[in-house]
Amino acid sequence: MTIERVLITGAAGALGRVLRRHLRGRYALVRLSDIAPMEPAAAGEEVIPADLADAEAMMRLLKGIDAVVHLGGHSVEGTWEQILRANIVGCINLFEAARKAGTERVLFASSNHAVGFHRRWPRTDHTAPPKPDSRYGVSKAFGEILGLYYANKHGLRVFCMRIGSCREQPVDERQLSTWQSYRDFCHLVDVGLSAWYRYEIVYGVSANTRSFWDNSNAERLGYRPIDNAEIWAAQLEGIKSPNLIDELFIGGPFCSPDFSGRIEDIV
Ligand code: NAI
Ligand code: 15L
Repeated sequence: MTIERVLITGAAGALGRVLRRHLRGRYALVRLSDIAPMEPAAAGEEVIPADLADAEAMMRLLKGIDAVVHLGGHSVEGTWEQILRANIVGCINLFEAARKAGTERVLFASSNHAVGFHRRWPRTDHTAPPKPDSRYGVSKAFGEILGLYYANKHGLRVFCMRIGSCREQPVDERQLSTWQSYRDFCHLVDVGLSAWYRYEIVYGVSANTRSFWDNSNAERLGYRPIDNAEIWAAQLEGIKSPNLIDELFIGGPFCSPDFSGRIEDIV
């Protein structure tokens, strides 16, 4: 199928706004959706406010869509109620609507927090099983496994991007490993919209010298990141969390809040 009509959920958010600028004019239609206010539609765009937790609104939203970049949801740690509504129910509604609409691909914004309780070293790769560090991380692991079900059972193409820290520039020592530049993020989305696959897990990370991940699966599919957080190393070395647990594990500051176990018991 030629991808002509693309939907971005979470279009009002930080990555949604970056991706909107990048995709403008590259597809016959870019449909944008969020519950938060969005800029008015430009040529080739449609702006449709919708709540991910509203199953019927999702059915209407996915109509005629070839590929969706699913960025919408609660993007940090939250209460179970918040996570359940936006990320669990929201994800189910999104995938189910995509299936019913005959959408070919879902690019899912997963997170490093789905695997946040893996130790930083030695490096892990896309085969690392979920090891969530937070309720938020649990919801991202759920989204990945939900995507696997829709890929196997219903033939959707599903591209799970375990994004590290995607922002203008890294802000601490951990992000020298986890940072993804906006242009590398947009390039990874381009790969997800064009490569040939059924179900893949890749890391959303730049070509960082200290990356926690072997991202050869993304490279195999055509990902060629150009940025490297190392240019900020002198400024950021030593900016660390005071918690040992945050510094041992991939998820950093998502690991310690609410933690009441013993580090040596983490399996
Ligand atoms: P963001 O918080 O700026 O954007 C998320 C958007 O989702 C917001 O505009 C929000 O209004 C919308 N949203 C929340 N609940 C909704 C609902 N019930 N219905 C419809 N829309 C809803 O987050 P950001 O940074 O743009 O991230 C985008 C995606 O990438 C998120 O799913 C996040 O979990 C994921 N991600 C981002 C990383 C980063 O470093 N920016 C790292 C790892 C994952
Ligand atoms: C995420 O999943 C969050 O959405 C983002 O706000 C950052 O905190 C990022 O992970 C990170 O781990 O740095």
